[in-house]
Amino acid sequence: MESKRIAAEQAVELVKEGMKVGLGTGSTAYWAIQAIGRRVKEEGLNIQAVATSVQSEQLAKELGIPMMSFADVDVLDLTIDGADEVDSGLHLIKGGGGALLREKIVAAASKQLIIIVDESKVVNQLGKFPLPVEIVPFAFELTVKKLRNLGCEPKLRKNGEELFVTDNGNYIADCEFAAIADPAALHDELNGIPGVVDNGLFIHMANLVIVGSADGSIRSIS
Ligand code: DER
Repeated sequence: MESKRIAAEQAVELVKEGMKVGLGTGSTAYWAIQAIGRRVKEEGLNIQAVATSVQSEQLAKELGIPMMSFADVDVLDLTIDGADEVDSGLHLIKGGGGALLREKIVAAASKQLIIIVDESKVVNQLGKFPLPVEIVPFAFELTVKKLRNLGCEPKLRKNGEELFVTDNGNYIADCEFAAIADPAALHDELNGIPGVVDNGLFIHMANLVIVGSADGSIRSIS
């Protein structure tokens, strides 16, 4: 937790007066939202935010972070979010928290995407973490078969005995590839399957990755 928190707090120092900010989802982004809430409360930081999940939106509102409508967003100045894996090319696997679709929409609307992780997320090659793929419920059995044909073992995410349902009413298939040699090609192949809404590969989207370590040190990759 400590290494995630120090990375998050380092990223929040980059939030400036008047910014429009995207708030990520997950246990690392949690610390960023907490830190932004503290700055709003203690410094009177004047920002407007959008969230990448119902969970993050609720937390932000509890902390008094001013939220804005997407109708008023042309572009966001900065989004701070976590990731499940980061490679040396700053390509990401995201979606462990089930929020990949809203996260990618918000990240794509941001001038800067800052990713905050602990050391365990930094890898040489993406793929050890099962790749989350958001799929529509209609004919999901067919979509799962097409995912399997790409050479992975797709597992539908569960919430207890039920299938997990995203904030957008879709399912998540966690696809075990073991190693992803060409993330950009796989990203496009996955999104070409009818029934796939989007996948957890974030290609050429992150501008800066802040890595927190258990010894309290922080490093950046850009
Ligand atoms: O779902 C996501 O993409 C989140 O960013 C999540 O995967 C990050 O994980 P964390 O809880 O370890 O920060």
